[in-house]
Amino acid sequence: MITMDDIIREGHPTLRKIADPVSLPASKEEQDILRSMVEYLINSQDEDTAAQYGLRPGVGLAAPQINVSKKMIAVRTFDHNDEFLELGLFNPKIISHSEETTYLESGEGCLSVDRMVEGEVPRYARIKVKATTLEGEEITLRLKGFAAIVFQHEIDHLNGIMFYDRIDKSDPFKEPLPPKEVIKISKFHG
Ligand code: FHF
Ligand code: ZN
Repeated sequence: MITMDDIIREGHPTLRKIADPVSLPASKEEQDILRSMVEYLINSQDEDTAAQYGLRPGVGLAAPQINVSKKMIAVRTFDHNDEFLELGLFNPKIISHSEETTYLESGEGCLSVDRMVEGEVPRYARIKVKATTLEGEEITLRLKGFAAIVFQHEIDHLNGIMFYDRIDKSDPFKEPLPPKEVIKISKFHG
């Protein structure tokens, strides 16, 4: 199983690389890795298992964070309709997005970052994502709210981008641009 010892931290070069696309159908090994990434999220969100193994609770995980430079992400959260999303995805891609931006009122954190970084991380308010599931099915997801932010955080990892790269250094709390209309959401009311 994946534990915190498998998760690489900021400063590791893999986190700054552009991950390689997975050629489909994915190999058995790639499927196993992706399954274990979903498993990490399940374990880390289970209070007892998280305590037992010292897992930091996560709603998303990208393969580069376990030092695998391939376009694979796992997500486990609820969407804006309170639908449960538990997905392992190959080659996720944002195919369209709103002009409107949003951000998490409480800021973002990262399993690969062992410190608090305050500031507003501007994200698209709505995105459409195309990807291939663990089961090999091509899907399109329409996302907004917290789930949209999680997907953008994970897809950023596939492009070597850390959440704090998107915080304005001279004014960490300034409203994201272009501000059509900024939705303030908190992690728990996405
Ligand atoms: C997390 N945890 O999952 C954060 C970190 C916005 O690339 O948000 O680094 F477990 C992936 C309810 C609400 C239950 C929040 C994307 C953040 C992605 C993982 N936890 C939560 C929860 C959480 C990162 N990551 C703080 C660990
Ligand atoms: Zn992260």
